[in-house]
Amino acid sequence: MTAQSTLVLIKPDAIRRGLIGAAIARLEPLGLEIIGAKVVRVSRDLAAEHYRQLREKPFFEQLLEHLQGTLHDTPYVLAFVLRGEDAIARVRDVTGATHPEQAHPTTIRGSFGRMTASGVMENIIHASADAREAQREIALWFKPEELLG
Ligand code: DAT
Ligand code: MG
Repeated sequence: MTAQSTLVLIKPDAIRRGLIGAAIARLEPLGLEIIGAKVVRVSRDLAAEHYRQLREKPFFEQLLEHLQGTLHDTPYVLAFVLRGEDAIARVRDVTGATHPEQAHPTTIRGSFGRMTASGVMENIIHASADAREAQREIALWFKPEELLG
């Protein structure tokens, strides 16, 4: 199998709760190459484009506010592109299921994610789900010159 690249976002809830290091500590043992990394102030347009497939969902507006950091007084995310063999599935495995209560306890979301009393799904990180999504998301978040060749 050839190397794949995948997008990881450390979301504002993780930054607000001091979980940047904890999230990276779970990803680092995968031994993937970091070929892009930056701090991003997320516009509404970027958030809406990132989550475009969820635009009909009742929680869409809240999701945009979450990614923009409005809900956590943290107006930025950390974005990474990780590259290596089977990177997309391996990062998703470590990330865990979308809903923190359904995520395996050893995963990032299972360990640190939570559903708030007001119904916000604080699941710490985003990771691309498949090759098509990874390609679209990397192009959305990074310019080609921001990535190592
Ligand atoms: P994933 O992030 O695991 O790829 P997704 O693409 O289905 O999951 O959804 C994107 C984000 O939307 C998810 O990380 C958190 C939020 N979300 C999904 N389902 C939700 C729900 N039922 N209530 C609130 N937020 C939800
Ligand atoms: Mg998704």
